[in-house]
Amino acid sequence: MLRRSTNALARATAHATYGARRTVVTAKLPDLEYDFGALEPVINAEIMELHHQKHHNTYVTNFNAAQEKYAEAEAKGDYSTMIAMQPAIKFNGGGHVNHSMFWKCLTAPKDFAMPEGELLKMIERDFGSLDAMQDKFTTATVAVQGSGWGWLGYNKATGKLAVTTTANQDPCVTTGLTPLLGVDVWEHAYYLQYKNLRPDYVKNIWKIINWKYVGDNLKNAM
Ligand code: MN3
Repeated sequence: MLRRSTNALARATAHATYGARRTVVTAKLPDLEYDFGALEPVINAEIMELHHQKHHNTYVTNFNAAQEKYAEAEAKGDYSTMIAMQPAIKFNGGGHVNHSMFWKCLTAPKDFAMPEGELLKMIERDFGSLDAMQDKFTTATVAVQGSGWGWLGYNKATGKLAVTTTANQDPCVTTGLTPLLGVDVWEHAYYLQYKNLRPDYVKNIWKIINWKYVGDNLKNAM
């Protein structure tokens, strides 16, 4: 009798803890650090407004809904539902994480500055030159089949930079790399302006990369 009530208390305590933890991690749509039109002529205001206010916001809403369902299932010990929720958490959570980073990777053309310091040194060491890295990134990213992302990442095991891509909303960390720079090549990111010409979009995006942010990501990753 005593043992049973102790177990019940332990379960109740665990549920309360899970509930509190889930509340804390509710995702929010971050504000952009620039106006919707700030990236013109590379990315127009209409794309930016739809992309941030509609697309990213939907990932946030669906991520929170999926997390809530997951927490309810977890509290009940409903493992089947917990497992069934994981694709929705990966897709919408990935969408939130990736877009939150993407906005920061971009800057107005008037504020553009070339990469420098440790970041530039490592790009030159690992790719030969900045141009060579950009060519490799552009080629790999343009070639993503369907929807996905291009990445410059840092490999903690080797201490080297690498270019990779992911499908859908899979975050860069699923490749084993820490993301430094991410470029969205879903059609919603460029179609209203570039139509089918994804190569032109990716080539132009180099004019608005926030290399200071990319360099800070490298410092944090090392
Ligand atoms: Mn997108």
